[in-house]
Amino acid sequence: MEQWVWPPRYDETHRPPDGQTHWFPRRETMPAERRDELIAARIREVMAYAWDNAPFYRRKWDEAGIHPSSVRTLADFEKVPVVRKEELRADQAANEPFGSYLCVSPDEVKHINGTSGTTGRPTAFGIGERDWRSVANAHARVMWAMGIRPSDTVLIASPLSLYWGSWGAYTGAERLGARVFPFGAGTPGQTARTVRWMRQMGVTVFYGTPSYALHLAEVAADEGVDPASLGLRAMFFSGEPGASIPSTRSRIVEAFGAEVYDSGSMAEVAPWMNLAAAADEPGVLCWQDLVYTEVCDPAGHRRLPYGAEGTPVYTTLERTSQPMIRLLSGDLTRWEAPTAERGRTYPFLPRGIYGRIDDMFTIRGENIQPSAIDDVVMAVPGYGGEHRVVISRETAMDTLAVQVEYDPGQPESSLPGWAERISNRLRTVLGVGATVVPVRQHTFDRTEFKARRVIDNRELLRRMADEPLPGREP
Ligand code: 8LH
Repeated sequence: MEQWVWPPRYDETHRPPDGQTHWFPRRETMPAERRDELIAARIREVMAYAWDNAPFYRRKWDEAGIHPSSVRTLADFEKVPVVRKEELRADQAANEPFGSYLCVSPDEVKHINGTSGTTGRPTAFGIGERDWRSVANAHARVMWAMGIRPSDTVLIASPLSLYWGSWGAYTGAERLGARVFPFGAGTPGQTARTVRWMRQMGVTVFYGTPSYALHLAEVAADEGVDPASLGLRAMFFSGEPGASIPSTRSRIVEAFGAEVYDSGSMAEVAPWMNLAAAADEPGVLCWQDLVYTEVCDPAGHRRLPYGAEGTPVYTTLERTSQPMIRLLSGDLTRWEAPTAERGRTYPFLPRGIYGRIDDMFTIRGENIQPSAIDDVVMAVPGYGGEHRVVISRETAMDTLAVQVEYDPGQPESSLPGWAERISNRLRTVLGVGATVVPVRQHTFDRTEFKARRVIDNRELLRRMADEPLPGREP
């Protein structure tokens, strides 16, 4: 029943008794060192499989002088070159439609998902039936740890389109035996309907992005419904920072009165719930026997010691259709050593994933993560629900301005003092000052999906400088 074999095979009838906290007690609680030995052995199998079936990996490792048989330990594995998302994109363009890292025959692909393609050519995920089942079983197991049970009704409140997030939550909830309500998100007027349907269907668990949950709370209030009266027991999130960011998290808890669980890594590595909380607390565990996570130095891609900050690099241990072997995320996190305290012997990311390296910007020598700004402004009493971060360049110096919506309950005369308090708080936390501009509530659009709050005017200025003026030779 609790087998861990390659290729993966699951007993589809397994489900622990309701009172049991672990789906697979042995896999989840074994000494981390013992698990690492098993992972090293599994990696050898996964690499041998990819070598035999994926020209993409064979070529890449050949060039690096690596053969799967030379990777005996996790220390050897650190030397395997990372895979970048651009490489996957280029390989798919050259080997339509699924790339030369598809390890099953195209006929065996039973589900297609993909990236949204907002940055360049979209990438297709070709998922074989075996992988679909592994993801379902893995997600059911992780959702079980969040306390979700067959008696729950799980609302999938994110787009039911190419996005793996929605389908991953869907298939996990279904495997767990819960009632799944795939309402989706993103069509006009849908949020108000979501509120009504949630009440009618007695939804007990919510899945979506943190930004969308906050938007839903606003819309519910506009409809005269207290979000706390919707009866949600648990909410699990993925897709963007928020559920492990203290002030975003408290706003969600205050609005809905539910338990909050963070989860999620990348669509490419699905089961993307490989990073997930198993208790109502900020932070996520790295469920290493599903996807092996290494927090690495962003330049050399070597594993960093526990306690360090770096970028996650992922290796799927159960994927047979498009295995990902050392996929570079470009995200940022800090990790801690496994302890038995959290009931599972997995490494822990106490602040979850708090941003992307690419989204970090530097103002007067200080590196700033947009999520650090979110954390400050969302904690301020009188915050009106949205904000934007504007980076500009005046002379040779970059400047930071934050436009913050204020709650209409605030008298206008108090706004200058309010803005100054936020500005001081930002200076304390970020190390640099910011101009805070109060703006009316609902100045900014809300999102049903992942929020983008940074407006980089320097980019605009750079692009304008590069563009030829009419009548002028480029
Ligand atoms: C996160 C988180 C998180 C993802 N905290 N940042 O939803 C999970 C998967 C399916 C997903 O969002 O995949 P996608 O669309 O490929 O985006 C991956 C990126 O999203 C990832 O690199 C992170 O930057 C971000 N992300 N879950 C913070 N819990």
